[in-house]
Amino acid sequence: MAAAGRPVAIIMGSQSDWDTMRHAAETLDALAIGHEALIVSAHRTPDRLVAFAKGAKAQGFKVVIAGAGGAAHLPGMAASMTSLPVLGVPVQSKALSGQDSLLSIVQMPAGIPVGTLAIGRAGAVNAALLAAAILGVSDDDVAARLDEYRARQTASVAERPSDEA
Ligand code: RP5
Repeated sequence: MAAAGRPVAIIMGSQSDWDTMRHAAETLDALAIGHEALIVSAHRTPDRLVAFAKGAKAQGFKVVIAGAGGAAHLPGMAASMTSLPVLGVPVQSKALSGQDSLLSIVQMPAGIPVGTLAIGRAGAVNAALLAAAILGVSDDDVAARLDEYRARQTASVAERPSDEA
């Protein structure tokens, strides 16, 4: 499944998370970083989670982005079974607007870290950018593309607000 050209795994607890997690995929695409998106539920497909997390490193993944909502155990459980960096994205839940997802993901016990991002789209985009920064430590091409991305973003910010925007 994963090859050297696909260093980032994007896992999510449900199809319903894709509307959020697609922003991580799109951001990685903008940086020309290969990725694989998979539905892996901590609760509904626990065996799939174990197989994925235990095999992720051997499959060539370097970073795992894990998005989940509600009782969001996926990032923490994945982190418990791999030494790869795991970046958690709290998906905005209907019942509690993602506060439940955020607290489920961020409050890991000492010993098993999950790098937790913001709720929703901002978290998904930033997870991809953080994954790029991690990969960029040992890949100068990725680091250069991330610098270019940020430079383009800076250049796109107008000095004054417009009534047209
Ligand atoms: C979690 O439950 C998923 O990550 C998702 O955010 C949430 C709701 O899932 P669905 O009922 O929409 O499949 O496991």
